[in-house]
Amino acid sequence: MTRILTVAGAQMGPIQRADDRASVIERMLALLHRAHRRGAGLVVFPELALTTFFPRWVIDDQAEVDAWFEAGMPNPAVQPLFDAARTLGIGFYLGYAELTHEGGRTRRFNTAILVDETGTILGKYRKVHLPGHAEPDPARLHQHLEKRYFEVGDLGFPVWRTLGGVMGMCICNDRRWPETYRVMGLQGVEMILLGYNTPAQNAQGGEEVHLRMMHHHLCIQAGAYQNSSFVVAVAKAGLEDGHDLIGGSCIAGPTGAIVALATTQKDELIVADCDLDQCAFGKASVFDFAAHRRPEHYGRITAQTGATPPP
Ligand code: CDT
Repeated sequence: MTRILTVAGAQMGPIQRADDRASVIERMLALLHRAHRRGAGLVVFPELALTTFFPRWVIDDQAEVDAWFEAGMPNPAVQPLFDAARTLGIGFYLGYAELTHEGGRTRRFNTAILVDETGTILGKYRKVHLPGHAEPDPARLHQHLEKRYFEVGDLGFPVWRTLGGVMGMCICNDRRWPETYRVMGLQGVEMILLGYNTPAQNAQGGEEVHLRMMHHHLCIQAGAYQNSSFVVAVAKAGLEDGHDLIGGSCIAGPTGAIVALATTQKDELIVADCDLDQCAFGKASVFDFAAHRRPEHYGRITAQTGATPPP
């Protein structure tokens, strides 16, 4: 049996601070149309795909901060993307900064949505593992202020049965945490979609792009293999407002092997015919969770955060 979902990773080159939403959407539409011509039923865009990666700046004026957020989804700026999805019959994953009013207060999340081939929002995920810090840190060469601008996501890691399979979402730093994949694996996930913005330099000034690329692929491949799922990981890449972002967008299959890999730091499409039925073998053998997992020994995973070495 085969159950093919052709998926496209729409890597995006840098988006500069001066670039407006309209110019970004134009680039995304071009990628969406190219993906359609290559037979894709689903396109994955990066994390915070509509703007520059603004958490690298200290911004004190709340109105200025909020200008990087989307107060509604869809909104007039992104509507053309939804219209094209419906016209072409193609779904997409979109990462953006979400501003919402819930429970009588304003809330801000680093969010991704899954839109189906009718242009309908099917699912929403809010980033759980926010990296970086909340206060400016002068010791760092660059700031990473996600903890300042976003709340921790409150939706967990749900999955959705759509587009012919079981789909899940996460965002960037989430991919470094095995719990992310396993919670979705326990819901039978067959394809995990994720966008990312990963700096090429560490905050202490170390050029370690080779290590960062290795860690990125290591995590994606391990998550795919250990949960027998496809993982579609899509970067915003290149020199953005003077800050270098790694590329390396890739699609890993349920064996952990990479089946598509970007070769540039620019807008670039990677495409793979993913046979979702290939997920069944690992789920029924090495990673047959019902047969082999031992949750009675995993209590610490949910009971504590920091490590507690013996005295
Ligand atoms: N956007 C985001 O989550 N970036 C983080 C930076 C961590 S520094 C290694 C990431 O995991 O790529």
